[in-house]
Amino acid sequence: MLYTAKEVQKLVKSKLGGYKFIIVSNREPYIHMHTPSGVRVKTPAGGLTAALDPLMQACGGTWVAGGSGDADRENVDKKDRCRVPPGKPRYILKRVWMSKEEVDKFYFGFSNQTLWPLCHNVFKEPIFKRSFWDGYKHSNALYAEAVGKELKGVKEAFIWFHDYHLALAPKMVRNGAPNKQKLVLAHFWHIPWPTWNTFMLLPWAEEVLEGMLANDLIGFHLHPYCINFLASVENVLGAKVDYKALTVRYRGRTIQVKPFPISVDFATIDKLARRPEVRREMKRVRAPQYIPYKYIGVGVDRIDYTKGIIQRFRAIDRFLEKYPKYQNKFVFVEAGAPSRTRIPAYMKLNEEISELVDEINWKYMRGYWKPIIYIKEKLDSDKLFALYRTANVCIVSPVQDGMNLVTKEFISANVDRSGVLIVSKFAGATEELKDAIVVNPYDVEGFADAIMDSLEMPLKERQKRMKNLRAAVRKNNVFKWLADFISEAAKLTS
Ligand code: GDG
Repeated sequence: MLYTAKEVQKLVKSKLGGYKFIIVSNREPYIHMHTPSGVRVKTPAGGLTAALDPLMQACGGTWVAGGSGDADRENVDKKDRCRVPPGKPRYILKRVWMSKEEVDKFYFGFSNQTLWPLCHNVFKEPIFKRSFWDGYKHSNALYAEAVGKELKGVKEAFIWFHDYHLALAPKMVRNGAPNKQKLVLAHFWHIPWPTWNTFMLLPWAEEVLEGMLANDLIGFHLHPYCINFLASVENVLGAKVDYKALTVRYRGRTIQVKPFPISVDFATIDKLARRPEVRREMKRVRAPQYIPYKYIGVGVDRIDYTKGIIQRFRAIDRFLEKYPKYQNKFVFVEAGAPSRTRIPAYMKLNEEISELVDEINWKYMRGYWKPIIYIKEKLDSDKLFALYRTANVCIVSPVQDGMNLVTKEFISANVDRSGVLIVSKFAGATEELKDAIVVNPYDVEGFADAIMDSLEMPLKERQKRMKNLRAAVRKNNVFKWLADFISEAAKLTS
C-alpha cells in the first residue's frame, strides 16, 4: 500500500478521533521575520519540521514550539498562538518564549553541546556543565507549562514530543496532569542513541532517562538505537527490559520502544522537481558562465561536524590527485546551510571548511575551472532540486547520522533516473538504500575510488540502481513513517 497524507488523516481520525492532537518540538515550522519589505514567513532548514508539517496540515491540532523569529511576538494572539500555514491556515502554532540567556543554556548549551555530541559518538567531547543542565530543565518546564495550558478542560490527548531538546518535558507533563485525564505520551528521538556506557558519562543520565520513560511510546530511527536505549535504562536505572519485545517495565508502567525510519514526501518532491522553474535553473547551472564541465557532484548539509564535510573534501582532493584526468572536468557544489553558529565548535568547523576549500581550489585551479564551489546559504527549493537533477553524483558522508533526509530527497528529485548516490555506512538511511555506493568517510582511498566509480558507472547500471532506490523511497515515504508511528501509539489508547 502506498501511503499518502489522506491515509494518515483517515488513520488519525479513526484511531485517535476524540484525542486532542499536540506536537511539541523546539524548532517551529513557520518563522515570522522582519524584512525590508515587511514581515515574511520562513520555513527552517532541517528534517524534523519538513516531515511533520504535512501531517499537521492534513490532521489539524496544535504544535507547541519555541518562538525564534524577530517578528514572532507581534504575530500571535494573547495565548501566544497563531494559525498556520499563513494564507491557508490548517493548524495552531503555539509559541514558547525564551530569553537569549535561556536559549544559550537550553539550545546552544545542553541540547547541542552536551546531548548532540554525546549521542553521536564522534570524538567531539560533550560539555557537561551545570548551568547548561539547569537551563535545560528550566526550558523543558516552559514547554511542559505551555502544553499544560493547552490541556485545560481536555479529557483525552495524544502528545507527541520531538527530539533531544525535550527529554524531561514528558515527565513534567504527566506529573502536572489531573488523574482523570487520559494522556498518551509519545516521543520520537531524531538522532542516534549511544551505547549505554557512553550514555552513562552524562552526570544527569538518570534524570534524562526518567523524563523519557514518562512516555508510553519512544521511537528511534533504527533497531540498534532502540537496543542501546534499552541497555541504558537497564544499566542506569535498573529497569526491567525485554530486548525481544522492545519494552521497558518501570515504576508499574510498560513503555514500548520501537524503530520507525523517517522519510520524505516522495510524491511532492517528485512533482516539484519537474517544475519549469527547476528546468530553467538546470540550464543556468549548466551555462558557460557557471558550470560548463562534464561532471557535477553535489553535497547538501546543515554545516555540522557529524556530516563528514571535511572527510568528503579530503576524498575529493585524493580523487583529483589519484585520477588526474578528472581535473578540469569535475566540479563539486556544496550547499551548506549555516547552523548553530554561536557554538565555538561550529565556528571552528566553518573556518576549517573554508580553509580546506581554499586549499583544494588553489592546488588544482586552472583557468576558469576550480573543483569546489561552496555556497554558504540555504538554497530555495527550485535551486536545490535543480542541483539534485543536474548532479551526476550526490555525496552524503556523515561520520554519524540518525537517518539523513538528503539521501531520500536526492532520490525523490532524481526524476531523470541517472544520478548516483554515494552514502556513508554511518548514516541511518544506508540500511534501506541498498543500491547506493557505500563508503567509510574515514577511508580516503576507498572514498576517492567510489567517486571515480560513480562517474564511470554505465547509464544502464545507474538507471537500474536509481529505479530501485526510487521504488524504496516511494514506498517507505514520510506518510508510512507517520502511519506506523500513529498506529503504534493508537494501540496504547485502549
Ligand atoms: C536530524 C537528524 C534525521 C540542508 N541544507 C540545505 C537544506 N537542507 C535541508 C535538507 C534536509 C534537511 O535540511 C537536513 O536533514 P537531515 O536529515 O540531513 O539532517 P538534520 O537536520 O541533522 O536532522 C537526521 C532528521 O533529524 C530527521 O529525523 O534524518 O539524522 O540529524 O531536508 O534538504 N535545504 C535547502 N538548502 C540547503 O542548503 N533548501
